[in-house]
Amino acid sequence: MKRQWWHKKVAYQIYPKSFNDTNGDGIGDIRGIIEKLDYLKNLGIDIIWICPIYKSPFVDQGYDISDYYSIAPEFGTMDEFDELLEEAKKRNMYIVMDLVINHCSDKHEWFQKALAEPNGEYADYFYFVKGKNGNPPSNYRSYFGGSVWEPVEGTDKYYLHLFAKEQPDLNWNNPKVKEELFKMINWWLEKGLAGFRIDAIINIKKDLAFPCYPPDGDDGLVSVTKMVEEVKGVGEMLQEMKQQTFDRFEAFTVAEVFNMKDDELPKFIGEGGHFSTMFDFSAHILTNGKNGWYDAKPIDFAAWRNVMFQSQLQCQGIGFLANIIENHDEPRGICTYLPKYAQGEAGIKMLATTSILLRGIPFIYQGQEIGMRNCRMESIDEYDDIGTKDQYKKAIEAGLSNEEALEVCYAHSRDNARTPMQWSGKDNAGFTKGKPWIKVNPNYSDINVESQMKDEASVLRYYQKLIALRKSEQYGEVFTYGDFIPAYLDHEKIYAYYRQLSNFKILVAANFGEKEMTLEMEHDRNEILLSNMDVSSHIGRKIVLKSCEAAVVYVGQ
Ligand code: TEU
Ligand code: CA
Repeated sequence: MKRQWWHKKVAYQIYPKSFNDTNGDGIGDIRGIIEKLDYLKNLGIDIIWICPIYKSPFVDQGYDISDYYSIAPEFGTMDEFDELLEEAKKRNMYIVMDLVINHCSDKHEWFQKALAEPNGEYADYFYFVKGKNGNPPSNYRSYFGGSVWEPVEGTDKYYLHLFAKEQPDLNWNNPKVKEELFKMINWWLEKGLAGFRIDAIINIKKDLAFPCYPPDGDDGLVSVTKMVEEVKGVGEMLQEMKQQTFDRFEAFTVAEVFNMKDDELPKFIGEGGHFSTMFDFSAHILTNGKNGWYDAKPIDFAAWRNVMFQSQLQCQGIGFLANIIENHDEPRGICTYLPKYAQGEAGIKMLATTSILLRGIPFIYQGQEIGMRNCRMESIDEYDDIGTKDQYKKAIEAGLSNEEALEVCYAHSRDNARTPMQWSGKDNAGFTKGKPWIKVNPNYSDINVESQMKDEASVLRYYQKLIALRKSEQYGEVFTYGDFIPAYLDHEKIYAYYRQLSNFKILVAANFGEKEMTLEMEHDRNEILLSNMDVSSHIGRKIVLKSCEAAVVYVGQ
């Protein structure tokens, strides 16, 4: 495995709108990120991924970009962004931005020009397609519900949008589009960005015949992922982008990929692959329902352990995955992966231990390090997210009551991850002196950075120790390059694995069950490196794990 500069790093995802507001407008800003760089450095963070801060109408919270070359005034100025880059560099930290190039905003000048001249050159920057017998060109359902086709006024054409209708898909078959996008990517890399998180990138390749598929829902539509999964050739586009941009700067790239074809993993993240790494969403996919959130089932431990271990093994020898328990599109990890009895401090630290020490680069999402959790909204109007409103409607149409539909949103909405970062027990959790753009989780007086910094036994202090262990002089190599070896699979509710590099072997073991469990060790020369509970620093041939106990054990040469 060729060593890369990012291999031993730990990354942190910032959702800027909810991170830290310094000018009292209730919206997080770049100045707010600059102010927290030392906090992040102290946590042990090296790489910071910032969700979109480009000019946008915010229909999809910035994932609808109307100008790729400007900072949205809501977040600050380009000068402040340059200052952020500089301040990060001073601290040996790296800034990675969000690259949203499957689509742009309908307010982008390209799309406005396309609408003005539906037969002009800019219409070819998008997919302007004739309907079939008075219907849209195909029966695809968008990720946010409804058809992916929107009529182009004054024509018999439709334009394609896999996401919201305010997010028209860019036509990657048009060399001019690729040229414009590659120029923009290089412009940002020349400024000193360390790389990008790449948004929804698997969707850029379309089947231009737009074949219809059998409907998969009672709306007569079929998920657009069906077309994405069937069409071939996305690799050529990704490889071209890499050669024209990232390779020139040794940029770090982490791709957001759903629906990749199984045999494509080496091409995506192997040696010379399209990307440095990609997020492991195998656990998140378990939370999907057949028709929507309303018929999703809670995660089963055995299924979760199985998909995580399969993912680790599949990737071993090919490349590295980016490991998460949550992000800005998902509910909080504690509420998704921990059973109710395990959602206290010990369980939260246990989940952190089993995730951060996996093989691959850890990505911590803002607030995860203090154990932030889902936020109950009193009505659908308290939700902001376009996807959540669609899922609430789906649940009501499926016959659920308002309360039941709200319960579904409480479990699944990505707004759970978008409530303001909880810095202190002061008003609005210290996030803003103004009116926050979205509800602050009322539990901020119990869960916040300030109180946990002062508490040696807090979740935050545990994350600091865990990250320090992962990056330590003594064990950094084995946690970065060591093999992942499943352990104690025959023990129900035990989530355990070895990390091994030559004969240097460490056991990560956690008891997700309610009953105390005893694990037989291979020998008696073992030493506990870290535990989420007070245990003796030495153990013999057995280790006893209480419910929600996790231990990192050096099992010797
Ligand atoms: O998400 C892409 C995407 O596929 C998600 O919408 C996913 O299908 C959904 O969240 C279910 O897990 C990216 C961004 O992360 C998301 O915030 C944007 O809404 C979306 O692209 C459009 O840009
Ligand atoms: Ca602000």
